[in-house]
Amino acid sequence: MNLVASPARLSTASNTFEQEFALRLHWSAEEDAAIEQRVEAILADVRARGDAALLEYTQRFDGLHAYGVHELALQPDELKAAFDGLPAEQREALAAAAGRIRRYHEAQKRAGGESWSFRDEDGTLLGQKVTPLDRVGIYVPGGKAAYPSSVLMNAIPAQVAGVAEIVMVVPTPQGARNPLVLAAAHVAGVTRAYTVGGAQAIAAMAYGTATIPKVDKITGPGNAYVASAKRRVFGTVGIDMIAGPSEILVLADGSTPPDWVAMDLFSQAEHDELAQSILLCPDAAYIDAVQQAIERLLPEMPRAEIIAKSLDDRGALILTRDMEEACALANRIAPEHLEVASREPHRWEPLLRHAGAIFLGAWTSESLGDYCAGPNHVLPTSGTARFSSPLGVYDFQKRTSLIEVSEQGAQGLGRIASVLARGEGLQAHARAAEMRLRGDAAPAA
Ligand code: HSO
Ligand code: ZN
Repeated sequence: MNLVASPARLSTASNTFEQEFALRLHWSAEEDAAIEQRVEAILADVRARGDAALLEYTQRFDGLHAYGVHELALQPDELKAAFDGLPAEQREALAAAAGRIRRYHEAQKRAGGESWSFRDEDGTLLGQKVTPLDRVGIYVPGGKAAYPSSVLMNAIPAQVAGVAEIVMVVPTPQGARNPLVLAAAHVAGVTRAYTVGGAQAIAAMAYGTATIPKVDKITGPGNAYVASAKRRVFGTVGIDMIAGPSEILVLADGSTPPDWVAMDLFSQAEHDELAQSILLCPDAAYIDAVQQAIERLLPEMPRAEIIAKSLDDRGALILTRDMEEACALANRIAPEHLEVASREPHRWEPLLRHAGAIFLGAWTSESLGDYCAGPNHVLPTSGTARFSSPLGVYDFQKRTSLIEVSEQGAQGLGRIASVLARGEGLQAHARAAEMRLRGDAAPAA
């Protein structure tokens, strides 16, 4: 077994830095044509044949046989039973995490998710009404990426937003249910769940079948088939984002124990061979110390092979000229997770703009954010933090504009609209506005 990991050592002072940096950062968003074709066929089939197709694919891909999709449904009492069956320690941890995640998202709702309106000088009321989506579907991956914490992170903001129905799908190969996932669904307020997965489950939720209701939006991570299916049903339903492999960038000034930083780099590398862990630091001796910590700690890790591959292929320890340059580089990378392992995190935070989540100070291990700090762990990856945000309450709400024009308001607005409508050659628009003008203000024409 290969138990050495050699993340690239780069220095911003080197002539070849830009080249090496570009090579490391490169990620491919290209889609696999074979996957695309298969997904297309599955979507069309489930759309046409509904439950029957869903049952066939579930049998074929998950080895799970059923005579009807209702047999694959999990009722709220079954989710509760899963929760009740857990050891007390796990029940308490799930409940504590859920409580903190709920509190954070409630604050988020108060801060930006409420309706508002104002009246202008003419008595015209203008506003925005915020309403929850009626029904959302949450995809939970099976197998090695079956994370109960992701159930909490997807379902709780939906519940806080006020979504009435939260449907969860989770592939369950050979019918082996994951009790922690079901328990998390109970804690997070999932309304109903089905043990189906893959592109066929996305299709069922997007188009609806006799048994599975059509949802308004689908969120949650999945493999390449699920990601491709989500892309394709976008427009029919809303989707959250297409999440790439996990990423962590640690910005260090040398004051955090190197073992802590090494373990934080491992924590995202252990998710996936394609995950990316990067250290930026102006202190060469500290980078050496982290490298030594990596070598020493790696053999202890059960997922050492995944970690080593991730660090070898995509990891980097980068020496910068100073912390300012490190911050600028962090913004260029726009990582999913950005740890500021510094004695003065608040000195650097104002310089940091592009990241899914920023973790301030040596005590703030990224892993606390993955589970229980409160903010969402569904975050933009692959540099998309430049233009997108963590999953949140706002993803489960929509806004509707409200307009109530007063008689007085109709006079001023009517004249403006009339001129613009005639400029566009749209008579009916113009006359609808003009009919409301009082005699004295009506145009001659
Ligand atoms: N770090 C992952 C989330 C996760 N970590 C779930 C542990 N469990 C998202 O980037
Ligand atoms: Zn994680």
